[in-house]
Amino acid sequence: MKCVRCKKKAVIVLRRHNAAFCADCFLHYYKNQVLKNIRKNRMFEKGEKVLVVVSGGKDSMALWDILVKEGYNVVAMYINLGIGEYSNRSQEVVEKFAKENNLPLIVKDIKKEFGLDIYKLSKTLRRSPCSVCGSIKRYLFNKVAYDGGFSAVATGHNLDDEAATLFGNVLNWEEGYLARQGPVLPQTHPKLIKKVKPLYTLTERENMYYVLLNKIEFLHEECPHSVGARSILYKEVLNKLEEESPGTKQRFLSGFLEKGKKHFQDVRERLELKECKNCGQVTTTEECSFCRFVRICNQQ
Ligand code: Q46
Ligand code: ZN
Repeated sequence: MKCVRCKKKAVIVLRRHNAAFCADCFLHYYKNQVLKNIRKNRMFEKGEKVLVVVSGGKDSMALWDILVKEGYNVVAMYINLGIGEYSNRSQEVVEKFAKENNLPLIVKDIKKEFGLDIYKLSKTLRRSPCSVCGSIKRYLFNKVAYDGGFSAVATGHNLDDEAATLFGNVLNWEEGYLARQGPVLPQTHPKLIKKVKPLYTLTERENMYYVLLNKIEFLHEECPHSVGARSILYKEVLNKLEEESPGTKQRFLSGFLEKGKKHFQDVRERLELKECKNCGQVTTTEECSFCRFVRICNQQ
């Protein structure tokens, strides 16, 4: 098969676009998708400070690399969540990339810095490790971005992630989540920094090609807690549909963003936003869950 752009031998076939690319033209396509997503959704401008959250996986490594290459003003942040060897290995990957490319990197270690332990919290609060972990990550993304004067927090969510999340939210008719789902979570409070997903139209497979073609090291293993997650089941279902009918995921997501989302706009957050009495970050209770977690872990 030939590359649709330059007619050289193709190495990648993208069935949903009915296209095939050689390596160079694939990278050109990839870059254009990212730049288009940033501009179309007004995610951030060239000079603005952007905090890129990296986990060491292919998606966030691809995002970090492309934003740096395209001249955006990015600082990466890695959070060591204390998930055994997985966390140590992912930290190594991220630190090595930053060092080799001379890039700024903020490292947060929840155990060393705050005494937090997601397993202890999960047991005490009878919540899943992922639920505790998610709260901690969201808090730190925002806190570090706010304190550091960043305009946006960028994550490596891809098309597969977004379609699976949408699928789950539709199956359960999560109106509140549907109202907020999208490539940009705008600033709704002066202390809540905008969250953006510049890779939302690119698949896991495309991010994988990007890191392989650019010889970017990444951690191949997934977090051990992602095994058995509902989102993985949703991804499997969508992959089956995609195989039968290429473009299903993209049509599902873009159709929702263009035609479906507006029907949920009236679903406002009914909860009143306050500032945490300890740390001043935005919360719906007197004390935010992060401060509560720190208190629980440092008790006794
Ligand atoms: S890191 Fe944390 Fe994820 Fe691991 S414990 Fe769950 S939420 S699966 S993206
Ligand atoms: Zn707090």
